[in-house]
Formats: sequence, structure tokens, C-alpha cells
Amino acid sequence: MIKREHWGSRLGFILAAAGSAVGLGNIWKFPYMAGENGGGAFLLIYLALVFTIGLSVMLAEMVIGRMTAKNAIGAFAKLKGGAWPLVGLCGVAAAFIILSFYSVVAGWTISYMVKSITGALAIEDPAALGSIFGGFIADPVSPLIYHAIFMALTVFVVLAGVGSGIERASKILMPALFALLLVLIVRSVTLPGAGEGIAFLLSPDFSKVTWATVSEALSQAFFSLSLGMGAMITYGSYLSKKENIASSAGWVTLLDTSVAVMAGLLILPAVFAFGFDPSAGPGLTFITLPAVFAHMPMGSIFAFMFFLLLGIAALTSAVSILEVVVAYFVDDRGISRKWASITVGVIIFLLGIPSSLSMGLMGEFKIFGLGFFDLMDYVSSKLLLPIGGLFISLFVGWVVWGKAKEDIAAHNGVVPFWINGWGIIVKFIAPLAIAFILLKGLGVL
Ligand code: TYR
Repeated sequence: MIKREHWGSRLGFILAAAGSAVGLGNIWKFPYMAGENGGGAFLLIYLALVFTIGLSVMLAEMVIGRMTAKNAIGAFAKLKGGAWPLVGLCGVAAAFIILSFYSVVAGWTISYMVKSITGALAIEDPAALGSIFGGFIADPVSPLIYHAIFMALTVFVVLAGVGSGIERASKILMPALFALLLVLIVRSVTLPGAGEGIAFLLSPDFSKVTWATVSEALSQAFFSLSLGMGAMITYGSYLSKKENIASSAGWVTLLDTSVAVMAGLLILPAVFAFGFDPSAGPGLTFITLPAVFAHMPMGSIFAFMFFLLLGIAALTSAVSILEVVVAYFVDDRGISRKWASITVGVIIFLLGIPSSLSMGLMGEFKIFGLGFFDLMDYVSSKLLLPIGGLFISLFVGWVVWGKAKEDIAAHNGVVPFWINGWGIIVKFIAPLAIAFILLKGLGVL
């Protein structure tokens, strides 16, 4: 048997895990969700959920991974067996589903990088940009080509392995991402009239908050932190016992959340400065922002930088989603990393085709009233991830609590003072809160 790989350094692990967390969820989804759900009020609820349930489940996942040095399914099998590996199996299923539509949107960002260079986006009128976007995503061929390119890039990184593929790519791409983000924020908040956007994001209006808002914030927290499907179990499984795992989980949570807030500070002030509508929904980054860039001097360069930023963020996340599936086939099915990456990559590409076509040709095709893309998104972010998080909490809190405590203390032999607080969250608060919010959001309660 080949020895299991480890991360080369603590920084390498933190950057890879933050790379997983920071993605389209932070830059594309978070600002428009805040825009649609009352700005600061959404932000506050989101922050409260992230630093209680989110952080606790993040730590729980990393601990499960490190204790077993196994993939998401194998980890549960090794620790307990019975029906528990089903939690990992749902995670692997979620990985197929999420990556299939994630890669479609990531493909759009590559196309928009090209469009910003060619000047095709240098148009000030959002309506015209809306028809460009609508025309592009409804096209039966072009988005599929970009979807294929993006999946190929993802496969390329994963097949190179944990150290020379994922860690190396993260160490180059994550600093680039932070640099681009800073440049763009400085540009955005120094626009005349930007203050209103900042105020919108930071001052809470609770009149718009309903249980639906809270449930949106919860699924967003799971999606954004890459929780509930075993990505952090898988990344944690390559950690050595010498690392301070709790502090790593804290760093990853903090980095992910800061990037979401920074993306809000990048997008909302610019949108307000030019008098656009912050609740423009998913089109905010592909329609409203290009209009904003078109109003700026050297706008094409900023537009290119923005879509590059989005593409990089998407790539390091996609890599972690593919790794969840590949690690399972490599560990438990004895398939080579190369073949597992390529085969799974092709299957996910194929699964993404109906999602892409649901924006055009298959627009009329609905299941439970949802188009294919929306259905995939709903099933994974609204159901599979929170439910996965619920069982992961219960597992750590009730089934392997003693071992989990030991693992947390493994690097220095000291059980941290907050351990029982974490225990209360994973045993009671997280499972109950997730179940309650889920049922409220579904309208069952
Ligand atoms: N966290 C990523 C984002 O915000 C998406 C993601 C979701 C990545 C689940 C991994 C994962 O397991 O875009």
C-alpha cells in the first residue's frame, strides 16, 4: 500500500481548505443574497450561524478526517460502521451534484474573462448586458465548452495529487485571489457615492427577516464553508497529528467569512455608486457589475481582474469537491488517482449538461416546479448539506466524543478550555438548530 500523503505545511493546509471554502458562494452568491435579504440583517444572522454552528461543524469534520486518515465514506466506516457510512455516501452524492452545476457557472466566469478582454462587455446599459448574459447562458453550445474547459482544469489539479496538485495550486492561487480582491475593493469603495452601499451592507433592516431568510443564511453558511459533504473530512484526512487542528478550523472559517464580507464591500458600493439595484439576484455579478465597470476608467481591466478572481476562487473550490469523490475511489476502491480523477470528471461534466441547458433549450422542463439547475442547487444546498452537517455533529458529539477530544489535544496534549462548549454545540445546539431551521424553511413547522 502506498503511504497516504500529508500536507507539506500548516500554511499549505490552511490555504487549501480556505481555497475550498472561498468560492462562487462568497463572491457570486453572498452579495446578491445580502442584497435580496435586507443587507446588514442578513449579514448579522449569517455571522451568528457561521461562528456557532459553522465553526463547530468545520472542526467536527476535520477531526473525523484526521482521526481516520480516510475519505468521507471510509472515515465513518472505520470509526463506527453500521448506517453511519451513509452520511459519507450522501456527501459523495452531493459532491457529484454540486460540482455539476458549479462548473457550469465557473465556465461562465471564464467566458466573461474572454469577453472583458475583447471589449464585448464595455456597455453601460444593464439591459443590453442582460440580453448578452441571457443570450450566452441560453446558448446550447458555448457555455458547455467553457464548462468542459473548467472541468478539465479541475481534473488536472486533482490528478497531480494532494501535495503537488492541490496544495501547490492553492499556494499560488490564494495569494493572487487576495491581491485581486484588495485592488478591486479599493477601487469600489473610493467611487463617489459608495458610502450608501457600505451602509446598506452594515446597517441591519430586520423588517425583511423571515424564517426563509434564516434558512437561506444557514444553507449559505454550509455551502460557503464547504461543510456537510465531507470536503473538510477529506482535507482533514491529510493532516498530521502535529497540527493544531482547532486553530486551523478557526482560520479557515475566518478567512472564508472575511472574503464574503469583502466581496460585499466590493460589489455593493459599486452597485450603489452607479444607482443600480442591489437585489438584482444572480445576475448581479454578470449583468450589473459589467455595467459598473463600463462606467469606470480602465473598466475592462477591472472587469478582467474581477472575472479572473471569480474563476480562481471557483477552481480551488471545485478541486476540493472533486477530491471528495476521488479520495473515496483511491482509498476504498483501489483505483489510481489518475483514472479516478478523469472518469469522475467526465461523469460530472455530463451531469452538468442538463443544468446548463436548463438556461435555454430545456427551460420548460421542470421537476417539482424547478428547472434542472435550480433543482440541483436546491437538493444539495438546501437539503443534503444541512442534513449532512446535522449527522456529522451528532456523530462527533455522541458516537466518538472521547476520541474526538483526544484528537483535538493531539498536538500538545492539552485539552482546551472550550472543549465542553464545543461539546454542547455538536451534541445539542447544532443538530436541533439545523433541524428546526430546515423544517421552518420547508414550511413544515
Ligand atoms: N465553498 C464553496 C463556495 O463557497 C463551494 C463548495 C461547497 C466547496 C461544498 C466544497 C464543498 O464541499 O463556493
